[in-house]
Amino acid sequence: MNMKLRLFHLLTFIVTFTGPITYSHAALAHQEHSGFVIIEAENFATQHLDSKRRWLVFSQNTPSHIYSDSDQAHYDGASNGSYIELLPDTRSNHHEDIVRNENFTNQAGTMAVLSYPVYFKTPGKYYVWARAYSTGSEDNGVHIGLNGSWPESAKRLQLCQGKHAWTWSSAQRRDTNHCGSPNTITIHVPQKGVHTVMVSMREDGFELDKLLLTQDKNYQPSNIDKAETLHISSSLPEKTELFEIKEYTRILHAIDDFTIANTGEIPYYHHKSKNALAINAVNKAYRDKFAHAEYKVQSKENGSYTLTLVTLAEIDGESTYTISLNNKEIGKFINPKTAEDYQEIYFHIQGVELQKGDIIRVSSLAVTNGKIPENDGTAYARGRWRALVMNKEN
Ligand SMILES: [Ca+2]
Ligand SMILES: [Ca+2]
Ligand SMILES: [Ca+2]
Ligand SMILES: [Ca+2]
Repeated sequence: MNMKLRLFHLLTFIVTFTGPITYSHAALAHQEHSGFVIIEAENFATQHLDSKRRWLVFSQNTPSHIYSDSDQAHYDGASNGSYIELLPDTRSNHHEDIVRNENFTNQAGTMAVLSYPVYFKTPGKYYVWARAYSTGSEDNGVHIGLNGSWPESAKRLQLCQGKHAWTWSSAQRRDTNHCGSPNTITIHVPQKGVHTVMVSMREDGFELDKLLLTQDKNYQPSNIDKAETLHISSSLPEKTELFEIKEYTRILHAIDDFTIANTGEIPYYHHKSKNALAINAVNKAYRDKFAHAEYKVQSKENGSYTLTLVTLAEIDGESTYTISLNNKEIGKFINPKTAEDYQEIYFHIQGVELQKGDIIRVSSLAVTNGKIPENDGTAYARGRWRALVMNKEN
C-alpha cells in the first residue's frame, strides 16, 4: 500500500468513527389503539406496481408537478398539511376515454399499491374510512386490502357526497348503488400482530388524506378527526458498566464468578452497589496486603485468550493488581491516579493459553496515597475490581 492510499484509509477510518450516529428506523410505526387505527395517507411505508400511476405526496411546499391533472392542489385543510394524489389523471370525467389498467382498474391490488404495516392488539372486524378530495366523477374510487389480499368487503371505496372538500367515506360502490351505503367497507384482522393495511388504485386522480379504521360500526369521523396512532418506543435500559468492552467471549464477574480464596490472609467483600470485589481497609490488618479471588477454567473455555482486568480507580490510592495462572504471575498492574472515584480502568494480557482446571487468580492491595485525610491518618483505596473479560484469539 503506498502512502497516499494508506492516508486515505486512515481518513476513512476517522470519518467512520466520528460521523453522526443514528439508530432510528426510517418509517413511522403505526399501531391500533383502543379499537382505532389512524394513518396519515402520506406516511405509507412502501409503494409497488407504480410504473403507470403513482401516489405522489403533496403539501404546501411541493413544487408544481408535470403530469396530467384536472384539479389544483388541496393541501389546505388536509390533515398533517399533506396528502397523496394518484397521477397522472387522464380520465377526470365521462368525456375522457376509459383505458383499463391505465386510468382505471377494477382489479384491486394490481396498480399503485401502498403498504402501511400496523400492529393490532385487537383482532376482528374493522370499518375502514378514507378522507378524500374529489372534484369529478372519475376520481372518487379506491381499493382497500390487508396483507396482500383484497377481500370483496374492502374493494371499491366510493366517495359521492362532499365534492370539492375533504370528506370521509366508508361506502362501497355496488352495481345497484354506485354511491354505496355508509359503513360498508370492512376488513377482518385475523389475529393480534402486525398486519399490512393496503391501498390500491381504482380511479386515477384520487386524493387521499387519511385512513381511519374502527371497530365501532356507528363511528362517524369528522374534520381531521383523531391524531395518528403511532407506536412510541420506550427507552431501552442503557449499559451501566464495562463501557469500553466492545467485544468479548465471556465476562467473568468478580462477584458472581470468582470464589474468594481463603488463603489465611485477608478477605474480599462484595461491594454490591459498585458490583466489585473490595477490601475492607477500615480494618488496619487488611491494609497493604493482597486479597485473592479465584476462577477455575472449564473445558469449554480451552483456548488462547486476551484477558482484560476491569478495575475501579479510586481517589485515595493507586492499588496494585496481579493476575496469576496456576500460581505463576502473568500480569501486574497499578491503577492510575484519578480525580473521579470508581471510573473503570482496563488492563490487558494477550496470548493467555487456558485449559480445563487451570486456576486464574486475581489479587489486589488496599493502599493509600496519603492525599485524603481520614480520622487520624489518610483514606485507603480498597483494591476494587469488577470483572475479568475473556476474549478468544483467532
Ligand atoms: Ca390534482
Ligand atoms: Ca381519473
Ligand atoms: Ca384529483
Ligand atoms: Ca394527511
